Amino acid sequence: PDRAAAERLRDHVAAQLTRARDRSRLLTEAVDDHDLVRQHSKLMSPLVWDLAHIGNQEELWLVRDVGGREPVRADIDELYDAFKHARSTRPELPLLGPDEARRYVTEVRDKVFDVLERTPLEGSRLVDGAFAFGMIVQHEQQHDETMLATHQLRVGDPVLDAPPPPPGGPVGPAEVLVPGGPFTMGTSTEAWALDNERPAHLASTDPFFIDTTPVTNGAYLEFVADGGYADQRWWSEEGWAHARKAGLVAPRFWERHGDRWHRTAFGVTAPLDPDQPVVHVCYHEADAYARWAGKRLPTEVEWEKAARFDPATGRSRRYPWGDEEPTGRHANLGQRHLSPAPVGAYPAGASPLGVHQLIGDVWEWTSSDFRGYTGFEVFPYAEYSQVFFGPDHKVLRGGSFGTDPAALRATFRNWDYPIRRQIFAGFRCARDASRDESA
Ligand code: AVJ
Ligand code: FE
Repeated sequence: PDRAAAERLRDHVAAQLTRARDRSRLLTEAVDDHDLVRQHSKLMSPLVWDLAHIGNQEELWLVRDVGGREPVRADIDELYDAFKHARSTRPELPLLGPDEARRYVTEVRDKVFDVLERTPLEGSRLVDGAFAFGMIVQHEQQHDETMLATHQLRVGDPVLDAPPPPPGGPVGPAEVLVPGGPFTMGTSTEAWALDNERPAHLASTDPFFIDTTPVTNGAYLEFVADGGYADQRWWSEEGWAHARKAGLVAPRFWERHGDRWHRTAFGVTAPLDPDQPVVHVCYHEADAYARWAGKRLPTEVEWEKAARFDPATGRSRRYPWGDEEPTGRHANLGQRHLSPAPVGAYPAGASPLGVHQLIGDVWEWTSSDFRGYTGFEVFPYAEYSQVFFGPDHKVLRGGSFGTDPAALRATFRNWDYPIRRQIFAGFRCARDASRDESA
């Protein structure tokens, strides 16, 4: 019955929908029609597929389901069903062309604003309209990050632009000791949390050390220079087989010019910045580096504890810095910059224990398989996350410079195959604390 609160929620939803659409437009208007319809990599959809798929999901959930309206284009549902066609085959489908796709998403959005006006949002519960709108905002932002990854794979002159990230700074000791014991993991109260982040539950760890920052290009280069890619000792059996077969010698988008390494990002080649987190490594590379460094990857439980646990109160925070929403002072999110920021660039975003840059910059590989928490309930459909549970996918945490804050929480769980490196993924290391160290 708080009408003012309901109006504020409605304005918030409208603003988030518009922000997501502005970003989708930026990513799809920066290139010409040829680049919109072509396949930049077998791992990715044509950009024009992502655009119409965004509109189609919005039509299914908000126009038809929440709004109870007639379909706009029931005839195209099958084309934009991600489970019906593998990404590599999407260019051959009779897709909507660029202009048709733009008209389609605009028509859907007009209807959605009308539905939003008429849908009661009061008493926002998991199953009501507000969650469905939040799910669709996040879906669009997730595809925007995917489209940004497609831009990174695109060959040609640069078309995207953004100011450089803020400069790095001091971060203190290289590792932080996280005390053992229980903490609250996951959430039952974040309004827009997806099914796989729920419910809040107690999880426990032994004491462990975690790196203060993500592993940098400079540190990773030492592994490369030490012959790490040619030394089977550092690799898991599966990782070694993959590295040999795929011919891995360095992170994706690194190039060697004489005795110096460069990195190409969004069409611009520049010397490797040794202080930026390494990005575009697969799980197996992260796992091999960690073994070479005498460490290991953190589990997902350890990562979330480092990101949320406040030892002074015993409470889990919403974010490492507290409960306030991320701003540009806290973290490198939202495509504000087109690269990770050097370590120490976000002192205001550090956790109570002094761990930096857990949120933003690069997705961080964890050693955990993607599974449902105890008490997991499918919502609103099994295809969102449940069908991906199991040993085939590893969990990534924390978001990247290309993740929008609307689609990220400290509880947010991303997942991918351990061989993937087109996503904006890096990692940090952890290690067990010996009894002496943890005393
Ligand atoms: C959570 C990023 C793994 O892109 O496959 C988009 C998000 N789900 N459309 C993906 C998603 C449905 C998902 N990830
Ligand atoms: Fe999707």
